[in-house]
Amino acid sequence: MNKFYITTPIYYINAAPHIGHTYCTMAADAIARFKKMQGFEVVLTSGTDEHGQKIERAAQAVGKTPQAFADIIAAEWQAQWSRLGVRIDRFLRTTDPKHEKKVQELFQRCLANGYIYKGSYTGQYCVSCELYVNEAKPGDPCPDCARPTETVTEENFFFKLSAFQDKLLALYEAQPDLIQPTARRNEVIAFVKGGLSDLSISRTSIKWGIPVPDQGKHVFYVWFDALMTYMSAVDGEGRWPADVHLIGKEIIRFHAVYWLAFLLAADWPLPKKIYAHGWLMFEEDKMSKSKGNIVRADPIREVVGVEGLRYFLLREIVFGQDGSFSYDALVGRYNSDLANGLGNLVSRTLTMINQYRGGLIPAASGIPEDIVTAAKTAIESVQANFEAYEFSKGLETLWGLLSVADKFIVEQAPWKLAKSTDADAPARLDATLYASAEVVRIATILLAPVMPVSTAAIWSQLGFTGSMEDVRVDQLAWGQLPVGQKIGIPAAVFPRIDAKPAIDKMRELEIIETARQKTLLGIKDAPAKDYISIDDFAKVELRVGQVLSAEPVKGADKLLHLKIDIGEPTPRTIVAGIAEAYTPEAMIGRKVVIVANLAPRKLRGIESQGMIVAASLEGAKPTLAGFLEDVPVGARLK
Ligand code: ME8
Repeated sequence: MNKFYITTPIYYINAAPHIGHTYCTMAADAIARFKKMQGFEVVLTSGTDEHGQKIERAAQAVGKTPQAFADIIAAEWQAQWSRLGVRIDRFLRTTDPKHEKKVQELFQRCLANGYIYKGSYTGQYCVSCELYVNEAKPGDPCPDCARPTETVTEENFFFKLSAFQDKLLALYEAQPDLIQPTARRNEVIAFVKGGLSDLSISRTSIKWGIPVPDQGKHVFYVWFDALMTYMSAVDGEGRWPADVHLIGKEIIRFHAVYWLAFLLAADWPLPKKIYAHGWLMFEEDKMSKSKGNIVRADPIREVVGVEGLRYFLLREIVFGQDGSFSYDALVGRYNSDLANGLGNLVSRTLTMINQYRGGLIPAASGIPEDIVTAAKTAIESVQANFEAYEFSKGLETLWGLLSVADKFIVEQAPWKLAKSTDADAPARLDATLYASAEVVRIATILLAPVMPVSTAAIWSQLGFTGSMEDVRVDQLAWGQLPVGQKIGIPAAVFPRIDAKPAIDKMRELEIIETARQKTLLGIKDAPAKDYISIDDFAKVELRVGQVLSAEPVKGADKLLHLKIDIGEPTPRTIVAGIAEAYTPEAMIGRKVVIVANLAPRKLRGIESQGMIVAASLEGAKPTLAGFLEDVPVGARLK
């Protein structure tokens, strides 16, 4: 049997999963299921990236050893994939000893082939991206994530990346499909043409990593370690090279440059394809744990269901491009495409077969050729789209076929045919019911990789007893719905969702899930501020005043003695520490803000009946608060 090997990135464990990660993993799962339907023996690998400074610091921050921390978070990732029904065949943790050995083997092979040397490095390092930023100067931010870089000096092992510039360019040229989509391929080519510097692949400054064999303090650079997961996860299974690495576009360089160069240096076969999908955006920004603008999958699972989320992500966003997530769009699509579209077609078709044909699939003759042609065209196009990871286009085409069936039902009006005394009415009724049920059957098969659970339910409602999992693409051809098959019990597969309460519920659950993940990661909220209530604020009586007179206070360089009109019968006496910033002349006639109900206090023998409001900056002179528009004396500030 032909094998197909697909991978997702292995995710960092300094955060718990959000739907950006879910997006990639669900897409990989859909591809895996589609390939399985084509008859391939498929393996999907995912895992967790557990080494490196970022993780070491995250563990430290919560008072755990890196290993204890990694154990907890890796389990969370695994549990999440199983809750979401994503079938991961190999889940590899980079702390797995079999992986450690494999990374060391990669090193030995590169060393033996002359691509590794020892050197020393001083430069800027971005801990968050786990990346040396060659061009950065001390104090510069990381060009990728804008966080400050840190200066490091280390004796390191270097990988001769510079030796691979021409080889990589020749490879990209010879295999135009290796890096996809084309925009990403062009980006990589431009990067490599710009010249490649050698890459430091070991660290002595951190402990949490795979040891470089026989090299004391050296541990491997986290990407040298992480990329090797793809091979170590299937070590000894005869599955390498991978058919496709599915990744997000921000890590294309690590895969299409570093990883390919490592493999070339080690003389190991290269993956057949690297596909970089786009970003899921939320509130117009990339959804990311560092920005905190994230949405988690579990609340959606509980309200809309996993299948609704899978369908939405693959239908709404053009794979390879960025796309926005919103709860409104999610529920909107669910209701229009699943509850009303597919769900409705399934339910009306099965209900009519029950009603008019005693629940038995009727004879299949006399179906108009254009219906059959529409189905055949859709079968071809949807498969071609899925093969090219054009999920959105494929699903759109499939929904086109569903509308052909809907339109046919409306035109034929089975409810009228059932009552008609025309001689051809029974045959036309049979043809209508068969055609719509056959479209449902075909759509169910094509959709199985996207919505495995719902399609299995529809499959059994159509009366099939075998597992949907065993269905193969050759069963897509028109006319394979067995005449006389007894259909199952119809039940709503996609019940309509009431948008407002559903969205409120998801938001509410999101807050709970955020708190749960925080507890898991040991993240403590910043200590609560000492907030005051609005009533507390209302106790402070702030009023507009106008300075009537101002004079220096003898023996006090900083103080001015002011008379201020705040709309009361007599002006207030206020002593203010503003003499260094304002001359007495500059103060006369000026409108200021004063705290009018401050308890009086004596300064240099003068009773100050309030306080003047100013911005007081560390080491700088005070600046009085004032107004850009004219305000009446005595007005209260609220
Ligand atoms: O980069 N939209 O791990 P990571 C779409 N450990 N996909 C997103 C996304 C978003 N907003 N946010 C994250 C790492 N992803 C390394 C990988 S591989 C040998 C090592 C997905 O936890 C996307 O697939 O930061 C991206 O590439 C991946 O999560 C990054 O996960």
